[in-house]
Amino acid sequence: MLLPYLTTQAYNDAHLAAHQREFRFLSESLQEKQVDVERLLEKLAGFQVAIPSWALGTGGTRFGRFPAGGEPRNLEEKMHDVALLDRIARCCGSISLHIPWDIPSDSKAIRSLANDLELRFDAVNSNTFQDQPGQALSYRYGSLSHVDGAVRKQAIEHNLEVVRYGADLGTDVLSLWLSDGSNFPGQNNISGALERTQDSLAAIYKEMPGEFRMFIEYKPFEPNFYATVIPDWGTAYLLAERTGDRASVLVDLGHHLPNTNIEQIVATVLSTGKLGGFHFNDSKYADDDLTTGSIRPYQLFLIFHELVSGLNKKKLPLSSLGWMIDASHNIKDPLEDLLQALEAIQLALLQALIVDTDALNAAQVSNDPAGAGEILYDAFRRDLRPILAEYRLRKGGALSPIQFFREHGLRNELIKQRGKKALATGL
Ligand SMILES: [Mn+2]
Repeated sequence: MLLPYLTTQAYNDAHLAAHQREFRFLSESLQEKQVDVERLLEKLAGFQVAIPSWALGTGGTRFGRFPAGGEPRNLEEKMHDVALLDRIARCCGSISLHIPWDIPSDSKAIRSLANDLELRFDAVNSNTFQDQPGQALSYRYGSLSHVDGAVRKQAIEHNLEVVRYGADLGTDVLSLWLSDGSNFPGQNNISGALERTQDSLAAIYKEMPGEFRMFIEYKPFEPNFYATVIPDWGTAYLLAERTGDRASVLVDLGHHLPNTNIEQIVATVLSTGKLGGFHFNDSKYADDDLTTGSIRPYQLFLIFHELVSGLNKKKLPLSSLGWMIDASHNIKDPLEDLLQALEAIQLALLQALIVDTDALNAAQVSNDPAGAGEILYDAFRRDLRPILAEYRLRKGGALSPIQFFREHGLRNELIKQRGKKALATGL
């Protein structure tokens, strides 16, 4: 375990003077714009992003897999890595489990470890897109939408098992993504598959404990390439609406066709009260699962702008939505990747929080597109990283997470403990 010995104090002390100069300069220029920096720091404290258990190791494609070395070999080591990230970044104190990749077989011991690591459990994710060893019936032709009631029943049971694991660990969200669909025209009765899915969701919902919520995630294609049963936000919304009050839509940034206006989707679903949660990643082509903010940072800012204004309108806190990273790729150090993603997400939030909303409203009602653009650019083009550094400093994290991770040789430490060939379970 690296954690008990890990301290950021000496590192921060060495970089403190430079940080203070930058923070003072930024604070003064923001104050001139009537931005309350202390309020921004409070907002950051109320914004936590969950880390999925499958993002802690390198992912593979069908062409190969190149482990980073020192990857977590079991759930306990995954929890340790999330706690390590949170110790550095102070914004990710929860882990989201994927069942059956990470079954908490001894939930008491896992709860106790979480307590020691100051970690919480976020949404639990079911998996009916793969067959597991020993599974009676196959999901080859679907799960909750399958034409055979016995397969649907097995998939419903699996989801309820996931809910039970989650309840044992103190979470109250079931996150559900279905790969169900068809590869060829005529293979499925399209409306029949949707109706069967609706019935299966209702069966799960009926059996969930009263406080449990259900997030329904959509995705346009892959692994099915003709018709996915839940391809878009409209279908997810329809299913959530028909399933019940505690069912809502989950937006995964990579689950859209190229150039889809995601901020418009977010604004629309949020206004209906049916936006449940978020999966952060970035993409150039499709579901690329690249580091959040690495391809389209302006889009990420615009999405946060809609989120912040939509939540403000409803007087809801940021914590009323579920925030999670959902990424996995081949070549970056997975922990460095997550640190980069967290920084990009927090930066987009900060940029959205400094938008001059009164001026923007005025530009909108006077039909002034250039003026409105200036207001957004002014927020987006400002380097707000010193505020993030200040937040981490006050919370005992590292002024610069990646630099700290590297200077302390944390990957090498993990390799020493777990071996060069350690392979994360899951993807
Ligand atoms: Mn996702």
